[in-house]
Amino acid sequence: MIIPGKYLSEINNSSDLKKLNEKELIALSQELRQFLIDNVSVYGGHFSANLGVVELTVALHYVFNTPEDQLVWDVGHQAYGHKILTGRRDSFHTNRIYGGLSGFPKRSESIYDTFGVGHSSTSISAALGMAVASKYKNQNDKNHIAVIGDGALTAGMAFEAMNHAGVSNTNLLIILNDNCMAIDPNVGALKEYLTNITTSQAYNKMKDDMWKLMGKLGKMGPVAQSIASKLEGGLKSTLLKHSNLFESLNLRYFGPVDGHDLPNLLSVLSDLKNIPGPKILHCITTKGKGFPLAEQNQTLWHAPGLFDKVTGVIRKKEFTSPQAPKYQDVFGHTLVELAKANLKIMGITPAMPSGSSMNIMMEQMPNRAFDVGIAEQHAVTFSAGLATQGLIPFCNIYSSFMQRAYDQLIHDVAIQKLHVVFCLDRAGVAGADGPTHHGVYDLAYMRCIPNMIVSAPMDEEELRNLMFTAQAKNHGPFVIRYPRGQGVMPVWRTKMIEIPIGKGRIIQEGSDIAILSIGHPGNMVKEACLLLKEEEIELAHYDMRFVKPLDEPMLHAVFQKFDKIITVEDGCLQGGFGSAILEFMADHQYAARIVRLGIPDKVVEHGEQSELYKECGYDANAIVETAKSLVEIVLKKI
Ligand SMILES: Cc1ncc(C[n+]2csc(CCOP(=O)(O)OP(=O)(O)O)c2C)c(N)n1
Repeated sequence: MIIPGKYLSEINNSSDLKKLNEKELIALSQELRQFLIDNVSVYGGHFSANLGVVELTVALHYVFNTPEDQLVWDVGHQAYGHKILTGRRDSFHTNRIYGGLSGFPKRSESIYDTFGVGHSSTSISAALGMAVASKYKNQNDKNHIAVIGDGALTAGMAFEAMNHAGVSNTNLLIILNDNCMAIDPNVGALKEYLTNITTSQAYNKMKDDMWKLMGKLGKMGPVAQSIASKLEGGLKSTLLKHSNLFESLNLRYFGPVDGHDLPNLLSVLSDLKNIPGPKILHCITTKGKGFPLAEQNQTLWHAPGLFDKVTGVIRKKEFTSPQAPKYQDVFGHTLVELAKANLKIMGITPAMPSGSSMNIMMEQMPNRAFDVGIAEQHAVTFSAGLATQGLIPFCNIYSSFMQRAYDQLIHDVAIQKLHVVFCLDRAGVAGADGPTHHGVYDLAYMRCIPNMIVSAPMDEEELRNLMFTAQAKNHGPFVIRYPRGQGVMPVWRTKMIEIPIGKGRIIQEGSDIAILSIGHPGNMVKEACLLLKEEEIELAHYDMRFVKPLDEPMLHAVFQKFDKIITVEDGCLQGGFGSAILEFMADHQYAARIVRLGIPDKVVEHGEQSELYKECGYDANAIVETAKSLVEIVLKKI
């Protein structure tokens, strides 16, 4: 366990913080920053975003009356300091570890975690909901604060919320934590607008002076308040001349302020606390603040894994199969290879260029690959627009983030049968990020949509073949989902071949039980087959490759030969691949004993992927046990 500094060791809640003076708070911030460095270097997790909000975190908990005042962190990857100051310092070494603290705010973990997060751009809506509830309950002294990054602000949802907040007359404070970064550099016109507003010095000075005065007047009774409101009117028309986006939405705009200047933050936030109504404070921060390497390469240090805090050397992950590449890299390189040969191919990512390896195409073909910001809905409909013009968009979205764009999938792509290729990365259990990031619903939510082709490769070579197939002809919408992390094949740059749509393949012939797998878990089945050789149970293994359309001829053959069947998938059992097989069986009046392995109907928490497979009961050992008991049950019956 990491030993906290002298002040930090005394802080167990926000009341403890209020006992410190300004100097001590500055010392506490330094200790908190060091504690973060010490912990993340040894136990892993999100790094640079947390270093960037140290002063803000201390100031917010000091000035506001948390947990009564509601503090909502957007995404929540930057809330480590918040956790450490609110009772979780001594358990922080369990952050993101199986059974330990969640890497994101979580309501069941602490009263200070007002809202569960993980996906971005929800904070303003949630805080506004809380603010409207307080107003309804006449709790007019309560404050509601949303801390949102400039990256998260690019999402439509944040704008939907501001549109509502501007006419809500509630005590809502939006803290815009502007560090010019998402995971990769932030993109788009909004980013440029925020930079312009930040660098316009004369304008900012005038505005600064006026709102300082307003803050003071606001505290001084009705006459002074009326002067303040007149001043504000004047300020607003001046701001409108500069067409301040936020003021135009009826949100009082304050700042920009230096988000690392703790004394100033304390004074600004204390002033804002006394100004009623919806408002926004624009804070400029540096991602990675206080750890020079992280300040220099903010993307690498977003979540660097384990590292030496003195030398800054990042420890290489130990892979099970050292030469096998990550699926995401196979995607990235294959896309470029395909795009060189097929000029219709375009690449789209909503804010995950390095996470999805779309950055490889963005670097080599900048006019054909787009980071559209944290905007999954837009990414899907933008792809649909490209497809109407005969282009072939490869829209890469993490499986769990695709949930955001469900209507767009159906309404804008599937109904119109547009040729968009959806590559869903991080499908299946995602690991330490936990329930908000597991991509476990996609097979179920995709296979009920007409016109969709839904596929999952068992290894890297299959990923390449499916990508090749998806662009070779116009098949309409085509989904390829694959997991986080490493594949299994050291040699994967083989010549790609076209796979017939809806065609599975036989991996191993056998006579006792048929195992039908979809995607990467097929490798667990392979392992199980080896283990079962010693038990003298002969498994037949079919890699179905497609959940939609199903390989019906293959399934007829399976049901005619076997009365014991196991299905394996890295997705939810409700409505997923196994359900599709049960439907097939019922539709064709077959009878067999079927056991479905996959994710049960519960929220799967965080941990190593292997721990979660085990917990859910679909790793190689679980497959072995299931096969054995299936044989036993059937034997007993006979
Ligand atoms: C809906 C959704 N899409 C993508 C992500 C992945 N993601 C996590 S953090 C992040 C960047 C957030 O940038 P910003 O809000 O500016 O915060 P910063 O990390 O810069 O502090 C992204 C894209 C997500 N969490 N949710």
